[in-house]
Amino acid sequence: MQYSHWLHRVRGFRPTPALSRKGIDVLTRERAGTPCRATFAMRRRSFYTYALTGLLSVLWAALFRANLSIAKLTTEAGSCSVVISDSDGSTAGRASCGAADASAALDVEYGLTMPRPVVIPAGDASLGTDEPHFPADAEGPAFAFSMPTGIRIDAVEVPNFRFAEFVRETEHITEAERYGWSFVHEDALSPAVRAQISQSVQGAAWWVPVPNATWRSPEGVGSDLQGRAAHPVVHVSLRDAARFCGWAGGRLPSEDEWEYAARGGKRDRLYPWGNALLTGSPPTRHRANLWQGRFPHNNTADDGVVWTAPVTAFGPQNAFGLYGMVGNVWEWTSSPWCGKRLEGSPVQRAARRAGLDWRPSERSVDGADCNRLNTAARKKQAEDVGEIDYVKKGGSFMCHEATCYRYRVAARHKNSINSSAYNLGFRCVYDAHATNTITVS
Ligand SMILES: [Ca+2]
Repeated sequence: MQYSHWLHRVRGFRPTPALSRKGIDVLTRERAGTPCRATFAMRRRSFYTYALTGLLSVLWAALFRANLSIAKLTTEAGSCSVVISDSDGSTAGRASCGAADASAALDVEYGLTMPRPVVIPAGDASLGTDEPHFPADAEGPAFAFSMPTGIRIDAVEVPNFRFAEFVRETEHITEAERYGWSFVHEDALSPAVRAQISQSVQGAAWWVPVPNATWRSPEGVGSDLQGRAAHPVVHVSLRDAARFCGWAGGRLPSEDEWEYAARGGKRDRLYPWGNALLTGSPPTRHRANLWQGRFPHNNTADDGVVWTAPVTAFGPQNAFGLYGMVGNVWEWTSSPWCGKRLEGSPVQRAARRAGLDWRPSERSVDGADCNRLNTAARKKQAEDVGEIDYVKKGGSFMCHEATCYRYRVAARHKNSINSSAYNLGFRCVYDAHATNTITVS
């Protein structure tokens, strides 16, 4: 009996590929021999093996995972049951088949210490800014925003091992894989790959289209995810990102939701943690993976990282416990780019007050760039040919103050819906009321 079949019989639990197959290649390579033992043991049929595996999982989690606690372990005829909840115990004892369950299962299986999605409370905030650095980006004006209900948001950018999980289960093919190329900073390429490329982006010559640059091979032929299981997935389009979030039981955040989360309850601050880029006394602590030196060809990496960093690097950036909101990779949002901020409009505020789940649509679009999308059919037509841009937030490891001072919470930029790049990833949001527990029975 396969472990996955066994799981199927218990409360309709949706098995993850990690449970039904031999795990993820990148993880297996990176972590062979240590946390994967539990995975392999669980495939055996013996009741005692199940029970032992459960106990090992408990011990392992207790020893190495500060942010999870085991709320319950039971063994019954032929099975063991492990219930895991947040360390505060608030969700202990609940079980469902939701997205958080899948990610938690991965954590247990592979031992990557990933912070759990966190609840962002309802509240008020001032979004945007009255002191825009890039007025053409419509960073301003500032506007009052209310979050009527709490939501959960990924504490970290979606890492490669999670995306690998999604691909294994869905056989999703990313748009970069379909097109056969994606954009990479030329300095990240091997000499062999770079020698084959003659094109670049006008006005941004460091961006070069690289054949076979995909999430699996971020620098094209000869590159892989070795050592990067916990780095953010890149070379994903908005559609790829939205598909992932749907699979995970959530959706992409709107721009307002993202910025509300990034601000972490602070008002009128440049960054999630405050107004000073470096903190500490003396101020030497880097809080985000950015670019130091001279862009685009001299990265001194004073922050210790040249390209992507693990999604938990640099620690939480704000009081909500969110990592990497600014820096590392840009993050897609579900908000169309319309030349001005759609959200914060009277329509949205009224909807929020009414407790509606409001997101931008052609009915409320008032920006010049979006007026042409005033019917659903036109919007779909534009999306199909990649003619609609969506907002991305947070800046990336390629952002330098002199050229891309967009790692501020109010800053924003855009990409076309079908584009992908070496410095663009995402995170998801979920219904705050969804369970945060996992049951492996
Ligand atoms: Ca850096």
